[in-house]
Formats: sequence, structure tokens, C-alpha cells
Amino acid sequence: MSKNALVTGVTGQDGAYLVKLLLEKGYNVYGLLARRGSDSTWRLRELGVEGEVTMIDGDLTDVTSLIRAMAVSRADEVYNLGAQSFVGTSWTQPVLTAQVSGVGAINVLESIRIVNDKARFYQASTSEMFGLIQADRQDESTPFYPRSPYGVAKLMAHWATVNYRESFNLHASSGILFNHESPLRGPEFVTRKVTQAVARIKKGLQKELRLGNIDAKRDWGFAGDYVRAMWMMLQADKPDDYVIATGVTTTVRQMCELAFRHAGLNYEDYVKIDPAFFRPAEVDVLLGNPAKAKAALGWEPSTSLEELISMMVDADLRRL
Ligand code: NAP
Ligand code: G4F
Repeated sequence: MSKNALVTGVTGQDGAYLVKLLLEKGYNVYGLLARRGSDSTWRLRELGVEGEVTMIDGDLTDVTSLIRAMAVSRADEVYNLGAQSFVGTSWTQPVLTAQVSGVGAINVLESIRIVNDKARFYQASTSEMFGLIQADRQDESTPFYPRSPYGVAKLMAHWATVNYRESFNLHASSGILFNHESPLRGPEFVTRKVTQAVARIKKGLQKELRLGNIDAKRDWGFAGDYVRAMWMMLQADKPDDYVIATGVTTTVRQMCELAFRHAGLNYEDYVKIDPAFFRPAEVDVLLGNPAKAKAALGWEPSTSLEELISMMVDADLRRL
């Protein structure tokens, strides 16, 4: 019998790749669709899976809609990917961020307890929780020190996941995912902002690219690899927390260099530093150690940053 999965954040980058993976594995896939004024399903359409997901109206801040979604989907597995996920916005909308990205996870956990406490749960935790890093390479034992309202909200959701596992014996796992990108990445995040600008500059539609702190370092991987890790966590006998990362860190500056070079351009001719894009508190460097995920789940990334950025620039050139 095929399994049922419920995905919150189904219209996001990870939601689209996860839906594709689950469909390939024979799941009946249900998505929690938050009501928006305009069409939000373009990513599912790009991957050719829009018609294959059963959408259920709902919002992470409305626990009644989550209880209904659990009942309607009869989910065996619940992937909580929904969030206000842009760090920059979390300083201007801290309460919304706390409600969606923090309390929202508790709402999902409660709906699981009420409707079916045998359903397995995945929480989209984040390397942003490490913030002001307390170890050179961050793993599951590294203390957290969030640096943004988003990081604080996600830390609440992370500990709620651990607490519901320990209190109620839920199969609740948390993936501490480092930055992961793709051609479906939102244009506000730095990789996509860069690859979109490279394509526009190449086609003569844009003259310069304004960025903030290009000395920040991130451990960037490919979203398609990372959703595989989410699924693997829910297939394990026991729930647990896992760092998912590549183990390589790169500056925003070097990432720009790669992107511009792929289009035959020199980033120094186009990138301008704009204080408007600096953050009130920065996460200067992230570098993950995914050894536990490799040993326990057999998970490994398959895409280098150079391949990833090339894929994104090519996709943005095609779209123009
Ligand atoms: P994303 O593209 O920003 O997607 C976020 C999703 O959440 C969208 O489907 C959005 O719906 C939905 N959402 C927002 N507010 C909601 C609400 N009130 N109720 C229900 N759904 C709501 O994020 P992503 O990159 O796919 O990331 C997936 C998850 O992983 C997020 O929780 C993110 O915080 C976390 N994460 C991401 C990364 C990364 O590098 N990508 C790393 C670590 C953790 P609309 O499209 O309708 O707005
Ligand atoms: O691409 P970013 O906005 O991603 P950030 O803040 O690392 O957050 C992403 O990864 C987290 C995992 O660690 C997720 F949890 C979160 O949901 C999101 O997906 O910024 C990356 C770096 C930052 O240091 C930022 O200051 O790039 C720097 N940066 C420099 N100029 C910029 C810009 N970031 C953006 N978005 N725009 C700029 O112009």
C-alpha cells in the first residue's frame, strides 16, 4: 500500500523538490496551501508535478486548518517545510516570523498528537541556529547561538521537535540543513540574486549588482540532494537530529566570481557594495560536518558549488 505524505511549505523551493521525490517513490502527496493573492505554484509547475499534489487549504498559524489537513490526508509522514524563511525580513517582521516559523511547528506537532500520533514528523531546522558559531565545524553537538529573529524562531521549533519526541514518543526528526540552493531558489536569497543578475547583465538588461556583506561564508549545497536527506530521516527506525551540509565553505565573493565567470564576465566590473543589504547582526561563517548523516543514513551530497551555480546561471539565462 502506498504511503500518504503531507508537506507544509509545498510551494517553496524544497517543497517542490520533495514533492517530486515522494511522487517518484509512489507516495500520495498532499500539500498545505496557504491562501495568497496571486499564484504561488510556479515551482511545482516547473518540475511538472503541480497536478499530482492534492492541495489542502491551510496556514501554519491556524491549528484548526492543520488538524483538518492531518485528518483529510491521513498522513503517514509529515514534512514541515513552511516558514517565513528569509533572514532579512525577520528583523522587520519578527512577530510574524515567530508565529509562522516557531509556533507553526508546534501547531503541526499538536495536530499530529490529536489526529495520529504514529505519523512521522520532519522539522526543517537550520544552520542559522548556529549563528555566532561556537565551533569551527558545526555538528549535532555544537551549541546554538542564533543571530536573527528567524534563527530564534527556528530554535524554538527545533527544541519543540526534540521535546515532543522525548515527551510523547513521537517519531519526530529535525534536519539541521545548511544553505541549499537551486534554479527554484527565491530571488531574494543571495545565490539566486546573483545568478539572476548575471543572466540579465549578459542579456544587456541590467548594468550592476548591489550586494551587502560579500565576505560572509556559507556551506552551500543543492536542494535536490537535501530533500533526499529529509526522506531518509523519516525512513530510519529511530527519530533523531542530523546536520546536512557539504563540508565546504565559500565566500559570497567567490560565489559571485563563479557565477559571473560561467557567463564569461568579471564580477569586479559589476558588483557594488550597498549598505542597505547589510544585516543588523551577521552570521559570518557557516561550515557543517555531515558525518553523522553519512554514517547513520548513508546520505552524501552529489553536487559541487561550481556545478550548482552553473546550473542556476544556465536556468536564469534560459528563462530570459
Ligand atoms: P521557501 O522557498 O521560502 O518556502 C517557504 C514555504 O513556506 C512556501 O511554500 C511558503 O508559502 C510557505 N509558508 C510561508 N508562510 C506560511 C504560512 N503562514 N502557512 C503555511 N505555509 C507558509 O523556503 P525553502 O528554501 O524551500 O526552505 C524550506 C524550509 O527549510 C523552510 O522552513 C526554511 O526555513 C528551511 N531551511 C531552508 C534552508 C535553505 O537554505 N533553503 C536551510 C535550512 C532550513 P508561499 O509560497 O505561499 O509563500
Ligand atoms: O542567501 P541569504 O539571504 O541566506 P541566509 O541568510 O544564509 O539564510 C538562508 O540559509 C539559512 C540556512 O543557514 C536558512 F535557514 C534560511 O531560511 C535561508 O535559506 O544570505 C547569505 C549571506 C548572508 O551572510 C548575507 O548577509 O549572503 C550575504 N549577502 C550579501 N549580500 C546577501 C546579500 N544576502 C542577500 N539575501 N542579499 C544580498 O544582497
